[in-house]
Amino acid sequence: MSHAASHDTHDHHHHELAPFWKRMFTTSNHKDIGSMYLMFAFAMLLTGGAAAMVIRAELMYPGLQLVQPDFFNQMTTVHGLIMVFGAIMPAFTGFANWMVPMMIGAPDMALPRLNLFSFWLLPFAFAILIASVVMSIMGMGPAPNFGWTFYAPLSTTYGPPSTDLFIFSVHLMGISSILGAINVVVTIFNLRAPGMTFMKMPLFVWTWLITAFLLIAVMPVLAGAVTMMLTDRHFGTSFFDAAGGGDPVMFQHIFWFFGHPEVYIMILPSFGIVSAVIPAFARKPLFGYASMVYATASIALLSFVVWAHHMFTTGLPLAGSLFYMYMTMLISVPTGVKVFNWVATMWRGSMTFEVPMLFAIAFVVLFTIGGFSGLMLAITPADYQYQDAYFVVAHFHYVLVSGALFSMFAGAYYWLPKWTGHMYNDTLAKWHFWNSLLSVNLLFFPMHFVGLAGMPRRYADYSQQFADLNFWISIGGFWFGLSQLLFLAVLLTAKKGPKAEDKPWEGAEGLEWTVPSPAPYHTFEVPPVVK
Ligand code: CU1
Repeated sequence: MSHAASHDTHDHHHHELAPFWKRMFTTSNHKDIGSMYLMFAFAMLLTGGAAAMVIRAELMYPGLQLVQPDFFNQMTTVHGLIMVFGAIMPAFTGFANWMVPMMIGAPDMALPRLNLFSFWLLPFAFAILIASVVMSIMGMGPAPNFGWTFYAPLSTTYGPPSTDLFIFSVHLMGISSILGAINVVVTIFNLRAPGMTFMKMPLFVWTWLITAFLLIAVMPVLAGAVTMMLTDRHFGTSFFDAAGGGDPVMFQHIFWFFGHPEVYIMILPSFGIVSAVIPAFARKPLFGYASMVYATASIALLSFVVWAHHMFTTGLPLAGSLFYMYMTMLISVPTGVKVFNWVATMWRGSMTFEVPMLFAIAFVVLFTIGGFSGLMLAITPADYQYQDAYFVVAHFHYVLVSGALFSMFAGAYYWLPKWTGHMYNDTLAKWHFWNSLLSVNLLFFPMHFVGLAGMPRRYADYSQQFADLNFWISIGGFWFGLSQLLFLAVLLTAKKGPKAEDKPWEGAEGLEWTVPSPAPYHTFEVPPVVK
Protein backbone atom coordinates (compact mmCIF):
# COMPACT_ATOMS: atom_id res chain seq x y z
CA MET A 1 0.00 0.00 0.00
CA SER A 2 1.39 3.35 -1.01
CA HIS A 3 0.04 5.17 2.00
CA ALA A 4 2.63 7.65 3.29
CA ALA A 5 4.40 5.45 5.79
CA SER A 6 5.73 8.25 7.96
CA HIS A 7 2.20 9.36 8.77
CA ASP A 8 0.79 5.98 9.70
CA THR A 9 1.79 6.25 13.33
CA HIS A 10 -0.84 8.90 13.85
CA ASP A 11 -4.00 9.74 12.03
CA HIS A 12 -3.94 13.51 11.97
CA HIS A 13 -4.71 13.70 8.30
CA HIS A 14 -8.09 12.14 9.01
CA HIS A 15 -8.95 14.88 11.48
CA GLU A 16 -11.22 17.72 10.54
CA LEU A 17 -8.89 20.75 10.24
CA ALA A 18 -9.31 23.56 12.71
CA PRO A 19 -10.09 26.94 11.10
CA PHE A 20 -7.05 28.73 9.72
CA TRP A 21 -6.95 31.47 12.37
CA LYS A 22 -6.72 28.82 15.10
CA ARG A 23 -4.26 26.69 13.18
CA MET A 24 -1.92 29.69 12.80
CA PHE A 25 -0.71 29.26 16.37
CA THR A 26 -0.18 25.51 16.35
CA THR A 27 0.53 24.41 12.79
CA SER A 28 3.93 23.37 11.63
CA ASN A 29 2.77 22.53 8.13
CA HIS A 30 4.77 24.24 5.41
CA LYS A 31 1.67 25.24 3.45
CA ASP A 32 -0.03 26.87 6.42
CA ILE A 33 3.16 28.70 7.33
CA GLY A 34 3.73 29.65 3.69
CA SER A 35 0.26 31.18 3.58
CA MET A 36 0.93 33.01 6.84
CA TYR A 37 4.17 34.49 5.47
CA LEU A 38 2.42 35.55 2.27
CA MET A 39 -0.51 37.15 4.08
CA PHE A 40 1.80 38.93 6.50
CA ALA A 41 3.91 40.19 3.59
CA PHE A 42 0.83 41.48 1.76
CA ALA A 43 -0.32 43.33 4.90
CA MET A 44 3.16 44.88 5.11
CA LEU A 45 3.05 45.77 1.40
CA LEU A 46 -0.12 47.77 2.07
CA THR A 47 1.41 49.33 5.23
CA GLY A 48 4.66 50.30 3.52
CA GLY A 49 2.53 51.42 0.58
CA ALA A 50 0.58 53.75 2.88
CA ALA A 51 3.89 55.42 3.84
CA ALA A 52 4.70 55.72 0.12
CA MET A 53 1.34 57.42 -0.46
CA VAL A 54 2.20 60.02 2.21
CA ILE A 55 5.56 60.61 0.49
CA ARG A 56 3.95 61.03 -2.95
CA ALA A 57 1.18 63.26 -1.55
CA GLU A 58 3.79 65.56 -0.05
CA LEU A 59 5.84 65.61 -3.26
CA MET A 60 2.86 66.16 -5.57
CA TYR A 61 3.50 69.91 -5.41
CA PRO A 62 6.58 71.93 -4.44
CA GLY A 63 6.48 73.42 -0.95
CA LEU A 64 5.22 71.72 2.21
CA GLN A 65 1.55 70.78 2.13
CA LEU A 66 0.92 67.69 4.20
CA VAL A 67 3.76 66.88 6.62
CA GLN A 68 6.78 68.50 8.23
CA PRO A 69 10.24 67.48 6.96
CA ASP A 70 11.03 65.36 10.02
CA PHE A 71 7.86 63.30 9.60
CA PHE A 72 8.66 63.00 5.88
CA ASN A 73 12.02 61.47 6.87
CA GLN A 74 10.20 59.02 9.13
CA MET A 75 7.99 58.03 6.20
CA THR A 76 10.90 57.37 3.82
CA THR A 77 12.61 55.36 6.59
CA VAL A 78 9.71 53.10 7.55
CA HIS A 79 8.63 52.78 3.90
CA GLY A 80 12.02 51.29 3.03
CA LEU A 81 12.36 49.14 6.14
CA ILE A 82 8.84 47.73 5.89
CA MET A 83 9.09 46.99 2.16
CA VAL A 84 12.52 45.33 2.38
CA PHE A 85 12.20 43.38 5.62
CA GLY A 86 8.42 43.12 6.00
CA ALA A 87 7.10 42.71 2.46
CA ILE A 88 9.67 41.35 0.00
CA MET A 89 11.76 39.05 2.20
CA PRO A 90 8.83 37.41 4.05
CA ALA A 91 6.92 37.02 0.77
CA PHE A 92 9.80 35.07 -0.75
CA THR A 93 10.01 32.97 2.42
CA GLY A 94 6.31 32.28 1.95
CA PHE A 95 6.94 31.14 -1.62
CA ALA A 96 9.83 28.97 -0.37
CA ASN A 97 7.65 27.36 2.29
CA TRP A 98 4.94 26.52 -0.18
CA MET A 99 7.01 25.46 -3.17
CA VAL A 100 10.42 24.13 -2.09
CA PRO A 101 9.10 20.97 -0.37
CA MET A 102 6.76 20.19 -3.26
CA MET A 103 9.45 20.88 -5.85
CA ILE A 104 11.95 18.47 -4.30
CA GLY A 105 9.40 15.85 -3.23
CA ALA A 106 9.70 16.48 0.53
CA PRO A 107 6.75 16.03 2.90
CA ASP A 108 7.46 19.30 4.69
CA MET A 109 10.27 21.63 5.67
CA ALA A 110 13.02 19.83 7.60
CA LEU A 111 12.56 21.87 10.78
CA PRO A 112 8.81 22.46 10.97
CA ARG A 113 8.55 23.86 14.48
CA LEU A 114 11.47 26.21 13.92
CA ASN A 115 9.57 27.30 10.82
CA LEU A 116 6.58 28.40 12.90
CA PHE A 117 8.89 30.19 15.34
CA SER A 118 10.66 32.04 12.50
CA PHE A 119 7.32 33.29 11.25
CA TRP A 120 6.01 34.45 14.61
CA LEU A 121 9.08 36.62 15.27
CA LEU A 122 8.00 38.86 12.40
CA PRO A 123 4.67 40.23 13.71
CA PHE A 124 6.45 41.21 16.93
CA ALA A 125 9.36 42.82 15.09
CA PHE A 126 7.05 44.92 12.96
CA ALA A 127 4.67 45.72 15.81
CA ILE A 128 7.66 47.34 17.53
CA LEU A 129 8.68 49.29 14.42
CA ILE A 130 5.14 50.40 13.59
CA ALA A 131 4.52 51.30 17.25
CA SER A 132 7.25 53.93 16.93
CA VAL A 133 5.31 55.52 14.06
CA VAL A 134 2.05 55.47 16.04
CA MET A 135 3.88 57.09 18.97
CA SER A 136 5.27 59.71 16.61
CA ILE A 137 1.80 60.55 15.33
CA MET A 138 0.63 60.82 18.96
CA GLY A 139 3.35 63.42 19.61
CA MET A 140 5.63 61.18 21.68
CA GLY A 141 8.82 61.86 19.70
CA PRO A 142 9.91 60.91 16.21
CA ALA A 143 10.02 57.42 14.74
CA PRO A 144 13.30 56.38 13.08
CA ASN A 145 14.06 59.18 10.65
CA PHE A 146 17.48 58.33 9.19
CA GLY A 147 16.54 56.43 6.02
CA TRP A 148 16.44 52.64 5.65
CA THR A 149 20.27 52.65 5.46
CA PHE A 150 20.44 54.27 8.96
CA TYR A 151 23.87 55.82 8.42
CA ALA A 152 25.86 56.86 11.48
CA PRO A 153 25.94 59.45 12.96
CA LEU A 154 22.30 60.13 11.99
CA SER A 155 21.28 56.90 13.71
CA THR A 156 23.80 57.00 16.55
CA THR A 157 24.62 60.48 17.86
CA TYR A 158 21.48 62.03 16.37
CA GLY A 159 19.08 59.08 16.39
CA PRO A 160 15.84 59.71 18.33
CA PRO A 161 14.97 57.47 21.34
CA SER A 162 12.87 55.25 19.03
CA THR A 163 16.17 54.16 17.43
CA ASP A 164 16.44 51.59 20.22
CA LEU A 165 13.06 50.14 19.24
CA PHE A 166 14.38 50.01 15.69
CA ILE A 167 17.54 48.15 16.80
CA PHE A 168 15.52 45.55 18.71
CA SER A 169 13.15 45.19 15.77
CA VAL A 170 16.03 44.62 13.31
CA HIS A 171 17.48 41.97 15.63
CA LEU A 172 14.18 40.09 15.63
CA MET A 173 13.87 40.33 11.84
CA GLY A 174 17.43 39.07 11.51
CA ILE A 175 16.86 36.06 13.76
CA SER A 176 13.74 35.21 11.78
CA SER A 177 15.61 35.44 8.46
CA ILE A 178 18.59 33.40 9.62
CA LEU A 179 16.41 30.62 11.06
CA GLY A 180 14.27 30.60 7.92
CA ALA A 181 17.37 30.36 5.74
CA ILE A 182 18.84 27.51 7.80
CA ASN A 183 15.55 25.68 7.38
CA VAL A 184 15.67 26.07 3.60
CA VAL A 185 19.26 24.81 3.42
CA VAL A 186 18.60 21.81 5.67
CA THR A 187 15.43 20.94 3.75
CA ILE A 188 17.15 21.03 0.36
CA PHE A 189 20.22 19.13 1.57
CA ASN A 190 18.35 16.39 3.41
CA LEU A 191 14.81 15.96 2.14
CA ARG A 192 15.18 15.63 -1.64
CA ALA A 193 13.25 12.68 -3.04
CA PRO A 194 15.36 9.80 -4.44
CA GLY A 195 16.64 10.81 -7.88
CA MET A 196 16.25 14.54 -7.20
CA THR A 197 19.91 15.37 -7.68
CA PHE A 198 21.12 18.95 -7.33
CA MET A 199 21.27 19.53 -11.08
CA LYS A 200 17.67 18.36 -11.46
CA MET A 201 16.24 20.76 -8.92
CA PRO A 202 13.89 23.40 -10.30
CA LEU A 203 15.52 26.82 -10.65
CA PHE A 204 13.34 28.25 -7.89
CA VAL A 205 14.89 25.75 -5.46
CA TRP A 206 18.39 26.60 -6.68
CA THR A 207 17.88 30.35 -6.43
CA TRP A 208 16.44 29.98 -2.93
CA LEU A 209 19.30 27.72 -1.81
CA ILE A 210 21.81 30.35 -2.91
CA THR A 211 19.68 33.11 -1.35
CA ALA A 212 19.66 31.17 1.93
CA PHE A 213 23.46 31.07 1.95
CA LEU A 214 23.55 34.83 1.30
CA LEU A 215 21.16 35.36 4.22
CA ILE A 216 23.23 33.22 6.57
CA ALA A 217 26.35 35.13 5.51
CA VAL A 218 25.10 38.70 5.79
CA MET A 219 22.24 38.90 8.31
CA PRO A 220 24.74 38.47 11.18
CA VAL A 221 26.69 41.42 9.72
CA LEU A 222 23.53 43.52 9.93
CA ALA A 223 23.05 42.34 13.51
CA GLY A 224 26.65 43.38 14.24
CA ALA A 225 26.03 46.83 12.76
CA VAL A 226 22.95 47.53 14.88
CA THR A 227 24.68 46.12 17.98
CA MET A 228 27.63 48.49 17.46
CA MET A 229 25.08 51.29 17.07
CA LEU A 230 23.51 50.24 20.37
CA THR A 231 26.81 50.26 22.25
CA ASP A 232 27.79 53.59 20.64
CA ARG A 233 24.49 55.05 21.79
CA HIS A 234 24.40 53.71 25.34
CA PHE A 235 27.58 52.01 26.44
CA GLY A 236 30.31 54.49 25.65
CA THR A 237 31.90 52.84 22.61
CA SER A 238 32.76 54.93 19.57
CA PHE A 239 32.84 52.53 16.63
CA PHE A 240 31.31 55.17 14.38
CA ASP A 241 32.29 58.34 16.23
CA ALA A 242 35.43 60.15 15.06
CA ALA A 243 35.65 62.00 18.38
CA GLY A 244 36.45 58.70 20.09
CA GLY A 245 38.71 57.34 17.35
CA GLY A 246 35.91 55.67 15.37
CA ASP A 247 34.81 56.28 11.81
CA PRO A 248 31.32 56.97 10.43
CA VAL A 249 32.49 55.78 6.98
CA MET A 250 33.19 52.42 8.62
CA PHE A 251 29.45 52.20 9.28
CA GLN A 252 28.81 52.43 5.54
CA HIS A 253 31.31 49.68 4.80
CA ILE A 254 29.65 47.36 7.30
CA PHE A 255 26.14 48.32 6.25
CA TRP A 256 26.78 47.77 2.53
CA PHE A 257 28.69 44.55 3.10
CA PHE A 258 25.27 43.40 4.28
CA GLY A 259 23.26 45.72 2.02
CA HIS A 260 24.54 44.74 -1.39
CA PRO A 261 24.08 40.97 -0.97
CA GLU A 262 20.71 41.94 0.51
CA VAL A 263 19.57 43.35 -2.84
CA TYR A 264 20.36 39.96 -4.40
CA ILE A 265 18.45 38.27 -1.59
CA MET A 266 15.51 40.32 -2.85
CA ILE A 267 15.97 39.38 -6.53
CA LEU A 268 17.44 35.84 -6.85
CA PRO A 269 14.16 34.11 -5.86
CA SER A 270 12.48 36.28 -8.53
CA PHE A 271 14.77 34.69 -11.10
CA GLY A 272 13.60 31.31 -9.85
CA ILE A 273 9.91 32.19 -10.13
CA VAL A 274 10.27 33.63 -13.62
CA SER A 275 12.24 30.53 -14.63
CA ALA A 276 9.22 28.44 -13.61
CA VAL A 277 6.53 30.62 -15.22
CA ILE A 278 8.05 31.37 -18.64
CA PRO A 279 8.61 27.68 -19.65
CA ALA A 280 5.04 26.82 -18.62
CA PHE A 281 3.49 29.45 -20.91
CA ALA A 282 6.01 29.08 -23.72
CA ARG A 283 5.44 25.29 -23.66
CA LYS A 284 9.19 24.70 -23.81
CA PRO A 285 11.71 23.60 -21.22
CA LEU A 286 13.86 26.33 -19.72
CA PHE A 287 16.71 27.23 -22.07
CA GLY A 288 20.19 26.89 -20.52
CA TYR A 289 19.33 25.29 -17.17
CA ALA A 290 22.95 24.70 -16.09
CA SER A 291 24.03 28.18 -17.15
CA MET A 292 21.16 29.56 -15.02
CA VAL A 293 22.50 27.73 -11.97
CA TYR A 294 26.07 28.93 -12.57
CA ALA A 295 24.88 32.47 -13.32
CA THR A 296 22.95 32.58 -10.04
CA ALA A 297 25.99 31.36 -8.11
CA SER A 298 28.27 33.86 -9.89
CA ILE A 299 25.93 36.75 -9.09
CA ALA A 300 25.85 35.67 -5.44
CA LEU A 301 29.65 35.45 -5.18
CA LEU A 302 30.20 38.78 -6.94
CA SER A 303 27.63 40.40 -4.64
CA PHE A 304 30.19 40.18 -1.81
CA VAL A 305 32.84 42.26 -3.59
CA VAL A 306 30.91 45.26 -4.89
CA TRP A 307 29.62 46.92 -1.71
CA ALA A 308 31.60 50.14 -2.00
CA HIS A 309 29.83 51.09 -5.25
CA HIS A 310 27.41 52.71 -2.78
CA MET A 311 30.28 54.79 -1.44
CA PHE A 312 32.08 56.30 -4.45
CA THR A 313 31.66 59.81 -3.04
CA THR A 314 33.12 58.99 0.39
CA GLY A 315 36.65 59.48 -0.94
CA LEU A 316 37.69 55.95 -1.85
CA PRO A 317 41.18 55.58 -3.30
CA LEU A 318 41.20 55.47 -7.12
CA ALA A 319 42.25 51.81 -7.22
CA GLY A 320 39.36 50.95 -4.90
CA SER A 321 36.86 52.87 -6.98
CA LEU A 322 38.02 51.13 -10.15
CA PHE A 323 37.86 47.70 -8.47
CA TYR A 324 34.28 48.21 -7.30
CA MET A 325 33.28 49.69 -10.67
CA TYR A 326 34.64 46.76 -12.67
CA MET A 327 33.31 44.11 -10.26
CA THR A 328 29.87 45.72 -10.43
CA MET A 329 29.93 45.81 -14.21
CA LEU A 330 30.94 42.16 -14.22
CA ILE A 331 27.62 41.23 -12.57
CA SER A 332 25.84 42.27 -15.75
CA VAL A 333 27.41 39.25 -17.51
CA PRO A 334 25.64 36.45 -15.55
CA THR A 335 22.54 38.65 -15.35
CA GLY A 336 22.64 39.02 -19.13
CA VAL A 337 22.93 35.23 -19.42
CA LYS A 338 19.68 34.93 -17.50
CA VAL A 339 17.80 37.47 -19.60
CA PHE A 340 19.11 35.78 -22.75
CA ASN A 341 17.91 32.39 -21.47
CA TRP A 342 14.42 33.66 -20.66
CA VAL A 343 14.11 35.19 -24.11
CA ALA A 344 15.51 32.02 -25.71
CA THR A 345 12.94 29.98 -23.76
CA MET A 346 10.18 32.07 -25.31
CA TRP A 347 11.75 31.95 -28.78
CA ARG A 348 9.50 29.93 -31.09
CA GLY A 349 7.49 28.63 -28.15
CA SER A 350 3.71 28.20 -28.31
CA MET A 351 3.24 31.20 -26.12
CA THR A 352 -0.01 32.17 -24.45
CA PHE A 353 -0.48 35.26 -22.37
CA GLU A 354 -2.28 34.36 -19.18
CA VAL A 355 -1.76 36.76 -16.28
CA PRO A 356 1.26 34.92 -14.74
CA MET A 357 3.02 35.11 -18.12
CA LEU A 358 2.11 38.80 -18.53
CA PHE A 359 3.74 39.59 -15.20
CA ALA A 360 6.76 37.42 -16.05
CA ILE A 361 7.32 39.15 -19.41
CA ALA A 362 6.88 42.55 -17.76
CA PHE A 363 9.46 41.43 -15.23
CA VAL A 364 12.01 40.55 -17.91
CA VAL A 365 11.62 43.91 -19.68
CA LEU A 366 11.35 46.20 -16.64
CA PHE A 367 13.93 44.41 -14.50
CA THR A 368 16.32 44.80 -17.44
CA ILE A 369 15.70 48.57 -17.40
CA GLY A 370 16.62 48.51 -13.70
CA GLY A 371 19.71 46.49 -14.55
CA PHE A 372 20.84 48.98 -17.17
CA SER A 373 20.41 51.96 -14.86
CA GLY A 374 22.44 49.97 -12.33
CA LEU A 375 25.19 49.65 -14.87
CA MET A 376 25.06 53.42 -15.36
CA LEU A 377 25.33 53.91 -11.60
CA ALA A 378 28.37 51.66 -11.47
CA ILE A 379 30.40 54.12 -13.56
CA THR A 380 32.38 55.87 -10.84
CA PRO A 381 32.69 59.37 -12.35
CA ALA A 382 29.06 59.37 -13.49
CA ASP A 383 27.99 58.26 -10.01
CA TYR A 384 29.23 61.58 -8.64
CA GLN A 385 26.30 63.11 -10.52
CA TYR A 386 23.75 60.41 -9.63
CA GLN A 387 24.69 59.96 -5.94
CA ASP A 388 21.68 60.55 -3.67
CA ALA A 389 19.58 61.76 -6.59
CA TYR A 390 16.23 60.44 -7.81
CA PHE A 391 17.99 58.45 -10.52
CA VAL A 392 19.00 55.98 -7.81
CA VAL A 393 15.41 55.85 -6.56
CA ALA A 394 14.21 55.13 -10.10
CA HIS A 395 16.87 52.40 -10.49
CA PHE A 396 16.10 50.37 -7.41
CA HIS A 397 12.33 50.69 -7.75
CA TYR A 398 12.57 49.23 -11.26
CA VAL A 399 14.50 46.34 -9.72
CA LEU A 400 12.34 45.87 -6.63
CA VAL A 401 8.82 46.84 -7.74
CA SER A 402 8.59 46.00 -11.43
CA GLY A 403 11.22 43.36 -10.70
CA ALA A 404 10.83 41.54 -7.38
CA LEU A 405 7.18 42.44 -6.77
CA PHE A 406 6.09 41.68 -10.34
CA SER A 407 7.81 38.28 -10.21
CA MET A 408 5.87 37.53 -7.05
CA PHE A 409 2.62 38.48 -8.77
CA ALA A 410 3.63 36.13 -11.61
CA GLY A 411 4.29 33.36 -9.08
CA ALA A 412 1.12 34.03 -7.10
CA TYR A 413 -1.10 33.95 -10.20
CA TYR A 414 0.72 30.85 -11.47
CA TRP A 415 0.42 28.85 -8.24
CA LEU A 416 -2.86 30.21 -6.79
CA PRO A 417 -4.82 27.35 -8.44
CA LYS A 418 -2.43 24.91 -6.71
CA TRP A 419 -2.68 26.76 -3.40
CA THR A 420 -6.44 27.28 -3.26
CA GLY A 421 -7.75 24.52 -5.54
CA HIS A 422 -9.69 27.14 -7.48
CA MET A 423 -9.19 29.38 -10.50
CA TYR A 424 -9.05 33.05 -9.57
CA ASN A 425 -11.08 35.79 -11.24
CA ASP A 426 -9.17 36.30 -14.47
CA THR A 427 -10.86 39.61 -15.35
CA LEU A 428 -9.82 41.17 -12.06
CA ALA A 429 -6.32 39.74 -12.52
CA LYS A 430 -6.00 41.26 -16.01
CA TRP A 431 -7.15 44.64 -14.68
CA HIS A 432 -4.58 44.28 -11.93
CA PHE A 433 -1.81 43.57 -14.44
CA TRP A 434 -2.55 46.34 -16.95
CA ASN A 435 -3.15 49.00 -14.29
CA SER A 436 0.02 47.98 -12.46
CA LEU A 437 2.08 47.96 -15.67
CA LEU A 438 0.99 51.41 -16.82
CA SER A 439 1.08 53.05 -13.39
CA VAL A 440 4.43 51.61 -12.33
CA ASN A 441 6.08 53.22 -15.37
CA LEU A 442 4.33 56.55 -14.84
CA LEU A 443 5.50 56.36 -11.24
CA PHE A 444 9.13 55.42 -11.72
CA PHE A 445 10.25 56.29 -15.26
CA PRO A 446 10.17 60.11 -14.88
CA MET A 447 12.23 59.73 -11.68
CA HIS A 448 15.21 59.02 -13.96
CA PHE A 449 14.84 62.48 -15.49
CA VAL A 450 14.28 64.49 -12.31
CA GLY A 451 17.25 62.60 -10.87
CA LEU A 452 19.53 63.37 -13.82
CA ALA A 453 18.42 67.01 -13.55
CA GLY A 454 19.66 67.01 -9.95
CA MET A 455 16.63 66.44 -7.71
CA PRO A 456 17.95 64.92 -4.44
CA ARG A 457 16.21 61.98 -2.79
CA ARG A 458 14.72 62.02 0.75
CA TYR A 459 13.77 65.73 0.68
CA ALA A 460 10.25 66.89 1.52
CA ASP A 461 10.49 69.84 -0.87
CA TYR A 462 12.04 70.62 -4.24
CA SER A 463 12.74 73.41 -6.69
CA GLN A 464 10.06 74.67 -9.03
CA GLN A 465 11.64 73.11 -12.16
CA PHE A 466 10.82 69.60 -10.91
CA ALA A 467 7.14 70.38 -10.31
CA ASP A 468 5.55 69.07 -13.53
CA LEU A 469 7.17 65.65 -13.48
CA ASN A 470 6.62 65.20 -9.75
CA PHE A 471 2.91 65.86 -10.19
CA TRP A 472 2.68 62.99 -12.70
CA ILE A 473 4.94 60.77 -10.62
CA SER A 474 2.51 61.21 -7.73
CA ILE A 475 -0.48 60.45 -9.99
CA GLY A 476 1.36 57.27 -11.01
CA GLY A 477 1.99 56.50 -7.33
CA PHE A 478 -1.66 56.81 -6.28
CA TRP A 479 -2.71 54.86 -9.38
CA PHE A 480 -0.24 52.07 -8.62
CA GLY A 481 -1.30 51.99 -4.96
CA LEU A 482 -4.99 51.72 -5.83
CA SER A 483 -4.24 49.06 -8.45
CA GLN A 484 -2.97 46.77 -5.70
CA LEU A 485 -6.47 46.76 -4.22
CA LEU A 486 -7.44 44.81 -7.34
CA PHE A 487 -4.98 42.13 -6.22
CA LEU A 488 -6.61 42.20 -2.78
CA ALA A 489 -9.95 41.63 -4.55
CA VAL A 490 -8.45 38.67 -6.44
CA LEU A 491 -7.23 37.16 -3.16
CA LEU A 492 -10.51 37.71 -1.34
CA THR A 493 -12.42 35.96 -4.12
CA ALA A 494 -9.71 33.35 -4.82
CA LYS A 495 -11.77 30.41 -3.59
CA LYS A 496 -14.99 31.50 -5.33
CA GLY A 497 -13.89 30.48 -8.83
CA PRO A 498 -14.39 27.10 -10.53
CA LYS A 499 -12.36 24.15 -9.27
CA ALA A 500 -8.85 24.07 -10.73
CA GLU A 501 -7.74 21.06 -12.73
CA ASP A 502 -4.55 19.23 -11.78
CA LYS A 503 -2.61 20.97 -14.52
CA PRO A 504 -4.64 24.11 -15.15
CA TRP A 505 -2.17 25.76 -17.52
CA GLU A 506 -1.89 22.99 -20.13
CA GLY A 507 1.81 23.68 -20.51
CA ALA A 508 5.13 22.54 -19.14
CA GLU A 509 4.08 22.71 -15.51
CA GLY A 510 6.81 21.50 -13.18
CA LEU A 511 6.96 18.68 -10.68
CA GLU A 512 5.17 20.69 -8.03
CA TRP A 513 1.93 20.34 -10.01
CA THR A 514 2.02 16.53 -10.04
CA VAL A 515 3.25 15.58 -6.57
CA PRO A 516 0.47 14.58 -4.22
CA SER A 517 -0.39 17.37 -1.89
CA PRO A 518 -2.16 16.00 1.15
CA ALA A 519 -3.99 18.23 3.59
CA PRO A 520 -1.89 19.58 6.47
CA TYR A 521 -1.20 16.88 9.02
CA HIS A 522 1.59 18.50 11.04
CA THR A 523 -0.44 20.33 13.63
CA PHE A 524 -0.13 20.17 17.37
CA GLU A 525 -3.86 20.28 18.07
CA VAL A 526 -3.54 16.59 18.78
CA PRO A 527 -0.09 15.71 20.13
CA PRO A 528 1.63 13.17 17.89
CA VAL A 529 1.27 9.68 19.30
CA VAL A 530 4.09 7.25 18.58
CA LYS A 531 2.88 3.66 18.89
CU1 CU1 B 1 24.96 47.48 -4.35
